[in-house]
Amino acid sequence: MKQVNRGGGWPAVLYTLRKAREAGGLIRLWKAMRSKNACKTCALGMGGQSGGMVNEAGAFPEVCKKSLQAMVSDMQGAARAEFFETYSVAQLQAFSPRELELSGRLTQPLLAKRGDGYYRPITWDDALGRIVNKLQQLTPAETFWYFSGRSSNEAGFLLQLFARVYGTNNVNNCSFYCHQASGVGLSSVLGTGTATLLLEDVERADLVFVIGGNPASNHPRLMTTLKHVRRRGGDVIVINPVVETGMVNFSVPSDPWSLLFGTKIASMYVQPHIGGDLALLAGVSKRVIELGAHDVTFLDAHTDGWRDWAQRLSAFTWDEIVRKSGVTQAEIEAIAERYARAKQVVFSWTMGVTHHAHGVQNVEAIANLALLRGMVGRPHSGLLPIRGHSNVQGIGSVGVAPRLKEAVFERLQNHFGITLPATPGLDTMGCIEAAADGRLKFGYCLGGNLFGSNPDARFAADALGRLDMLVYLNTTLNTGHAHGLAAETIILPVLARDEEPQATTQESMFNFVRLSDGGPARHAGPKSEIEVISLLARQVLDSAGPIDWHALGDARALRQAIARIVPGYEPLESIDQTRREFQIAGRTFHQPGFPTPNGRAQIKTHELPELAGGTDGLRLMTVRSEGQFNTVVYEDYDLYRGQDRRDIILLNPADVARLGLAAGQRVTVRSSVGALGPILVRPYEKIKQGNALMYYPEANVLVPRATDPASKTPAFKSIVIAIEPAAPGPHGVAEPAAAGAGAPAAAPVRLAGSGKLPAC
Ligand SMILES: Nc1nc2c(c(=O)[nH]1)N[C@H]1C(S)=C(S)[C@@H](COP(=O)(O)OP(=O)(O)OC[C@H]3O[C@@H](n4cnc5c(=O)[nH]c(N)nc54)[C@H](O)[C@@H]3O)O[C@H]1N2
Ligand SMILES: Nc1nc2c(c(=O)[nH]1)N[C@H]1C(S)=C(S)[C@@H](COP(=O)(O)OP(=O)(O)OC[C@H]3O[C@@H](n4cnc5c(=O)[nH]c(N)nc54)[C@H](O)[C@@H]3O)O[C@H]1N2
Ligand SMILES: [Mo]
Repeated sequence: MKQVNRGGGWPAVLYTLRKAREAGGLIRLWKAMRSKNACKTCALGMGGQSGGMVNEAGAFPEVCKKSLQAMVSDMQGAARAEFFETYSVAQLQAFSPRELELSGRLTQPLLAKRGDGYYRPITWDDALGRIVNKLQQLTPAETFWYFSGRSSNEAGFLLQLFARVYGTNNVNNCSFYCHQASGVGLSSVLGTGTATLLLEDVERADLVFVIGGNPASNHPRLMTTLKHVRRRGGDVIVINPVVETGMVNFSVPSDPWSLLFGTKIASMYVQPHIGGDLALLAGVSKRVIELGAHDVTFLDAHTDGWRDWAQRLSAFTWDEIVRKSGVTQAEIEAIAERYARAKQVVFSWTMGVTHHAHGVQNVEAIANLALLRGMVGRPHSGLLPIRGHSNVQGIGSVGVAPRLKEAVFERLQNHFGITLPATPGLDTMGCIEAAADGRLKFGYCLGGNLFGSNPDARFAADALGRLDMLVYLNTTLNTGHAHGLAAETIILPVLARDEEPQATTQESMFNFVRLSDGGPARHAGPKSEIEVISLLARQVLDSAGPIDWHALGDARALRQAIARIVPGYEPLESIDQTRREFQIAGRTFHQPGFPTPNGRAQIKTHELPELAGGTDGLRLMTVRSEGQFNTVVYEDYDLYRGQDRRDIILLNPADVARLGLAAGQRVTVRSSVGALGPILVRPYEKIKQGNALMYYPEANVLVPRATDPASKTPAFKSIVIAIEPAAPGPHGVAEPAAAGAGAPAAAPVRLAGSGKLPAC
């Protein structure tokens, strides 16, 4: 297939028109996209009261393909009543993520009991009754509560409150598989866990680092900002083992000039090995100090620990740094020189930084490098974790975490006059392991796809299979509903954000709180997440208790509580009258002085880890393609990487030769936990030698369960693999794993291999 040499552009525009047809016309889709609701996909913070497709700096129109896909999915018709009679659970297991998503909106509660083989519709009363009974039989410590990052602040706050009052801190969200390392790393250095700057600061920086991310595909609207930086003569340094097309050249669809001629994004593109960033960042820091370009006055006045760190850096040899990063000394020096010249520098990063066994150290090393030249605590500079889900940050702010911040814990107790459990709660991977051990019996998932996002997919399916009951609140079907089944599985259909009966709020990655109006429900049947949680709480907990759960079924009442409990959220108290969206106080740092106990940043010293698999090993990253949103794959082709199918492994041509493989050869890919095949070998010049790329979620059978000790995040990007020729299929012929969304409807796509999870 034809590979594009630029991101964005005409394919994005044509795509909009195609999607409009699916949504029942351009005007219908336009109206939906312009409604006053925060965008549903990434956390850049579009929409809200300024109207859809408007960013925090007021620019319009800002739209991306993924937001269209998400909207069209929400606008589809209801899943037909006979659908669940026609397709058994075993058949649903053979559906592709896209086929599941496009099976229609869920409008009735569904129940699948082990042994039945089918989902069957049940009433809301029946569904809630079963959940209530189960929760009354179990002890709270036998339950867990998982949240995705799409739900509102109000729903997130209410459910975590309910779980804790019920008696457990087993409350966690998808951030443990995403940006947890950013929160932990930033907090350990600065005492604050989110971006230190505003969107307009990024716009005015003269150097922006983009480390371990592909925003051209995953946060396309950030590309407008990077375009502005370049047009004003600034630099963008991209650090990524893969040369991602859209990070080299991108056509911003809302800009005619850029659309026609493209905009150069990276002024410098550096390719470390997977997991080589810590050594690379240490090398850059070492060189900046050698150049004398560090800001001693700032370091002495506003940081602790920098001299120890500088000493450690000077002891690293260039040999070690070059070997462990995969980047030459000359390139490292060139980065340091550009950084030394720049006056206003922003460091941004995503999953290539956090998805490692040393993800927290990676984040700390980025913060160290920024502090070295005083680039935190001044305007137009700072640290920017580019968030994933549209409200993953807000969910965390309002208390969806196993351990509450002290201030929130105290205020929750005082506000409601309650005593909260103090037993430690489990992180997400901890819950899966506890389920596997039989210590947990019940799971409740507010959105997301816990099965599909997990490492070691086979283990995850078995672990969830040991639960008595698993409850999913979702808008559409996903692979979790087919593979992540407990003895009793219940799916509760919920309203999408723009169908909520009351306004809700979300928090962007720039710490800006947006107000979404909601809107008319597209279907009868689904309930709002808030209503479902409030109904459940009323039935499970003593109605004579201190909390009026009925009253908390009102989003405005929840906002009143959040305003009093969550620091920085005070303006929520009057937002229903003022409709004023706001910046969260205490999160933006334009002056040095940080919320650590002594007000100074705490510079951390690290050792440099060996590359996974050693210098000669083969490391695998599992990443997103252009045509998917997390576990939901909309299209098989990956436009920017020029790939037409997903059952492939991208290898540098030198590795293909070194391993004695051939282009197009069918192989089995093995890791310490699983094997996947047949997989096609695709030589790909743009990936650095020694490193390989496969697609998430299909490759999750290969991801080991070990996590970063500090953030509990699995190393989704650094998996040691071996490749061997595929064993012949049952008929003596090696068959490729089915191709996915582009495959003919008669040949449904498998999650991996044969409709069941593949053998290890
Ligand atoms: N279209 C689309 N948009 C999305 C999503 C989606 O699925 N589809 N998901 C949303 C979510 S939840 C998230 S978290 C974000 C994710 O956004 P990203 O983090 O951009 O997504 P990934 O595909 O995980 O890829 C990360 C990038 O890291 C690079 N990388 C891998 N390993 C390393 C490494 O060791 N070092 C460095 N420096 N780079 C490395 C890869 O080459 C790749 O370019 O996107 C959000 N937006
Ligand atoms: N190998 C590998 N694994 C990974 C990653 C990787 O890069 N590699 N990335 C990780 C990352 S960054 C993340 S964030 C996780 C993703 O983990 P999750 O957030 O758990 O998964 P998603 O696929 O985003 O969830 C999609 C589902 O959300 C539901 N949904 C959509 N909108 C709504 C709504 O408004 N309300 C409700 N209740 N439900 C809704 C839909 O039913 C849809 O099927 O996966 C992680 N897993
Ligand atoms: Mo994410």
